[in-house]
Amino acid sequence: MHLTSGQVESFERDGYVLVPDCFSAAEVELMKGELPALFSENSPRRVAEVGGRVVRSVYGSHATNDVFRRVSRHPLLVEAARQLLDSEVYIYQFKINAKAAFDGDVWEWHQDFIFWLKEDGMPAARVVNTAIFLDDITEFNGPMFLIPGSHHEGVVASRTAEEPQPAYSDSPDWINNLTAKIRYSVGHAEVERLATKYGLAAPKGRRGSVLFFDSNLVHASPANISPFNRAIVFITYNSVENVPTLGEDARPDFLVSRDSEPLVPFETEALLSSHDGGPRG
Ligand code: 6CS
Ligand code: FE
Repeated sequence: MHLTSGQVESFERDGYVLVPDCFSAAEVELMKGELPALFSENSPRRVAEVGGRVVRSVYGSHATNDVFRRVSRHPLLVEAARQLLDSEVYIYQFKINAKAAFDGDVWEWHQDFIFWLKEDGMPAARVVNTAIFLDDITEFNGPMFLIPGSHHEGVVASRTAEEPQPAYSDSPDWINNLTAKIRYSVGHAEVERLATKYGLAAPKGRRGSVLFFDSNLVHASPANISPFNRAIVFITYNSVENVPTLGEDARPDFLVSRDSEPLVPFETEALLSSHDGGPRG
């Protein structure tokens, strides 16, 4: 399944494209059925909101959970990523952001590529994000805020905060890239300049929709004070021609994958069937 030429044009112009109804209600329910176990796992893959009580994100579930292993190899996602990056791809990072009802905290204004450039040594922004909506996303439950077209400016001026939030003072350094106060955020003046120049967007959509977005798109999301969850699966596909050289002090493999072999997509129906579904071709 490929993106249409119109969808590719939107992605290139705006830095994102929302594709509705990519996953069926049954497939979304299958994915959501995996969340309680993943969110209750006591592991460094699981990052809590300040206070430690509410799950903020879990990372690397494509490597530990069979349903998300299959989702990450879904032909729509893999073939779209190949199309947008014009090369074979591999899974660079996988995360599920819970953005829990009432308690899901903010994601400050930022770009994603600068984290992979500065923390992992990624050569270029030849990498694409896919975001699978597991809940209906409305204006109330913490939708992503985007600055359409901001990706055309490459890496924009960002603030670098070195000190960890006190709540995470006993966590490893990499936690500073994953919490409500992140290491590289875009400052207010720059956000005002960009939003004045390009405008703002907050794509809303039914569960099962997929938002594809550029790694240099400036984005954020507000806290979720609504009574409705806003869980999103983010799968980041990197070009196999853009693999960072990871040193001894590289971040954990659940944040930056060590497996850069070209990804072979599974059969579409593999998501729902119990059998492995096996790679195609
Ligand atoms: O550091 C990282 O890899 C993650 N942190 C942010 C804020 N965006 C990119 C990525 O998910
Ligand atoms: Fe981000």
